[in-house]
Amino acid sequence: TLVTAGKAPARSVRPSVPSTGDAVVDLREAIRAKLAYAIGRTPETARERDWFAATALALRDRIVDACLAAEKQVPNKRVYYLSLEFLIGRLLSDAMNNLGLVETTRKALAELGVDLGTVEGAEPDAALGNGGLGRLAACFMESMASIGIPAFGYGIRYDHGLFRQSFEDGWQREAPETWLSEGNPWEFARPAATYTIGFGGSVTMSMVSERVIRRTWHPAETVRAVAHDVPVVGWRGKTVNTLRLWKAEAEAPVDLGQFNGGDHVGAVANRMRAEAISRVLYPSDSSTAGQELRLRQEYFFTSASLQDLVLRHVAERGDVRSLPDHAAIQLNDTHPAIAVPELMRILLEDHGLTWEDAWHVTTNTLNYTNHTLLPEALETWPVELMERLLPRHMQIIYLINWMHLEQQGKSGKSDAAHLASVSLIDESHGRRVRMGHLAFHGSRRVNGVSALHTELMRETVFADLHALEPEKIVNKTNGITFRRWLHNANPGLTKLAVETLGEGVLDNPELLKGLDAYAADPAFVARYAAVRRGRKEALAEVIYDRTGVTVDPSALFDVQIKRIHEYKRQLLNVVETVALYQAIKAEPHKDWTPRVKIFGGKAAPSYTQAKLIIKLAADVARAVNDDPDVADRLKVVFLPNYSVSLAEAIIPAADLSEQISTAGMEASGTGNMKLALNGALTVGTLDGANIEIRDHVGAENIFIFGLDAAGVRARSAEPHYARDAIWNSPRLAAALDMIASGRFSPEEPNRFRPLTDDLRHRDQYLLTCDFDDYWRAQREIDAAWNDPRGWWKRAIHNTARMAWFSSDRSMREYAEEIWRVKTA
Ligand code: HBZ
Repeated sequence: TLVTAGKAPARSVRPSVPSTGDAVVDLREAIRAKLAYAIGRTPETARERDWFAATALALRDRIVDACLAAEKQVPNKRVYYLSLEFLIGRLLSDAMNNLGLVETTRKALAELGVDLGTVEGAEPDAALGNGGLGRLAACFMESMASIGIPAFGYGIRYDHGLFRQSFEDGWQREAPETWLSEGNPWEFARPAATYTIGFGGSVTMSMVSERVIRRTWHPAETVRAVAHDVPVVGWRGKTVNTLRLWKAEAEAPVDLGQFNGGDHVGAVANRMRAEAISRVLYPSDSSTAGQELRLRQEYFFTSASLQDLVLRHVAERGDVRSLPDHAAIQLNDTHPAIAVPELMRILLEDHGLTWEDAWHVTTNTLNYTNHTLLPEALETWPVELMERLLPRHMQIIYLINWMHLEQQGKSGKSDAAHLASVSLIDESHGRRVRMGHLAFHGSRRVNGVSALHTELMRETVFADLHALEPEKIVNKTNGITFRRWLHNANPGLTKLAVETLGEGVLDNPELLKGLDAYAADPAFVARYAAVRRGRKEALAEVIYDRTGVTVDPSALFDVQIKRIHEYKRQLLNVVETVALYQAIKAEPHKDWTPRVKIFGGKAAPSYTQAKLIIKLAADVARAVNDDPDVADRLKVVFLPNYSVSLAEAIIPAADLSEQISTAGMEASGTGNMKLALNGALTVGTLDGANIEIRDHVGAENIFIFGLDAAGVRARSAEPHYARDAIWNSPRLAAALDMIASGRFSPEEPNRFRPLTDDLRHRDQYLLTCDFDDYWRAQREIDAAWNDPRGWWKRAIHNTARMAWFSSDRSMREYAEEIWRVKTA
């Protein structure tokens, strides 16, 4: 069977298990051989990490066979997904499951005396992303391979992924992440696929004929981009695609002249500068670093990827002009937006196309996905920096913009305000290139990631550009891969679904709908509840191991896991926790619904306010968890170092999913989908994909509260809305007073004043306006939890009705409406 019965405990099994079939024997011997000849260890001396590497290498061989077969075929059209981030996590269970080799591997390892769960746990997460945007790219790669879309992902092979988070007295500390320290058994280094990337220098002009001037870029500095390929195997091993990650290398490892002259450090300085490009992932998910190194990263991977795919196209088809027929390029946010002038430059300079032809090819090949409308996250680059680092690209951008604005004039729309709003250059605070406008203008299709977000794109940031090309913006609501987020993360629930609905549910998630009929079936409900209970017990152990806090698995597990950001409003959850704490203290003998509030998430290292919110959660946790009046009715835990693999442990154990962003600010959310699919009920605002989740699961199976996007817009315009909201809510006022008084930080009474002062005087995210309705929803949830039959019915309806949120559906929509590529 393709379904695992649940992860075995982390202990060693005696090597006396008899072999049960040739596949097991073959894999066992392959693993043993890898251990000896690739790792150089015996079963006696191998560490867990060595067993992992040997197992991964043995499985990789199986993938390679399919890979080599795929390489021989030239598909009619390929998708190229350009993303500065791929938040992959672990790959072993993904590979085993998609190859149908979970049980074979488990037995093969058991015969070697090794437990599969232990081996899986030894794989480091590939954390080459910050959050939703990077994880979406990883889900999309898996789905494209699973539904047979020929695709390459292109990104950067960071030496150090997202930082490791720990807590020191409740404060976030960051340490470098080191996933490559023992190598990466999944990747193939491809030195043959190396490209030269230029920076700086000058542009010369030469007359080709009386009417044609050729401009040529002479970079001052060059860096090499070396391909490293990770195979992406689809469901049932049908298609294998490639994730190609670029590593930066210097043209020369050492300057021998300098070295011989005695300057041993200076001799490698150039190498350090080149390699810095792929050294570390920028750790912010919501604001731009604005640093030169970041722009170098963006151009580095975009240029390497475009050179690679144009070379492939010309080798296969002969003529670069047919690129739009055989390639669709997706820009994941504006990070690769420099693709617009870079593709133009390649077509003009390397292939001699006319401007018109080059523009036609570019604007029929590129597409752009927007992931945020928050002003601080919209990328702009100073013209001065672009001119210095990418002088040829800046010229091309000027020319694109000149033609774009000329066109406005011809259409009679030449008033200054209109031109300023659609221009690719923002002249209002220094001159800056608007990367969103550049990507929009250079693309065939532009998409948002949920229905609401796409509508807001049309109405706000891109309103004027949208009016010029009303067909360009389309919606593509996000999705998640069910192989990872249901089948692998929750084998118990998957097994129950298969036993109830048949194996077909693994191939067609729409069949999950069949579970609706069992939502009130006592036998089914008991099994569904037992699966959850098992995962809650396992999570309780993780919580104890990592925080020292004991939690009761029969309490309601209330989960908020995501990057820490003011707009996501973890602070609303913490303030409600304080209010609940006060209520319990006031009436200690009331029958409060036992709850465990579980937080996970990283704050960008420079985001002071977000780090203070973490510290507040930690200080509130300490007070609440230690208070004998509260006992087991309320516990608060902040799990350190939230990651993809930790998410896989938390999500199947969650009863309640907190999706409480200020309406209009969360583009989509994808954690909301993972949690609802696994049967957690959502408490949420009418924001992002929450709205579509409500439409699918039914309004009676979700807890909605607060202002909607229009309400937020209206209330923001009112003066003193925060002061008025606090004045009208004694409960909120008391909670804020308690925090401001230093009750949770007696050693530093004013510690949290930056948070409470902000709420009282500014409250940009309208926490105060939504507080009372949030409290109401939470008490409704308490009551619902006390009716287990009603609760499980709602949970089962959630699992049954989330099929539409599969990233297979998202990818089919992109394939049909954006890429015009066939699925297998
Ligand atoms: O993209 C997220 C959105 O916040 C979320 O609502 C959506 O579901 C998800 C997928 O569409 N955006 C991000 O995760 N953004 C980043 O990680 C980011 C990274 C670097 C930046 C800016 C944003 O410079």
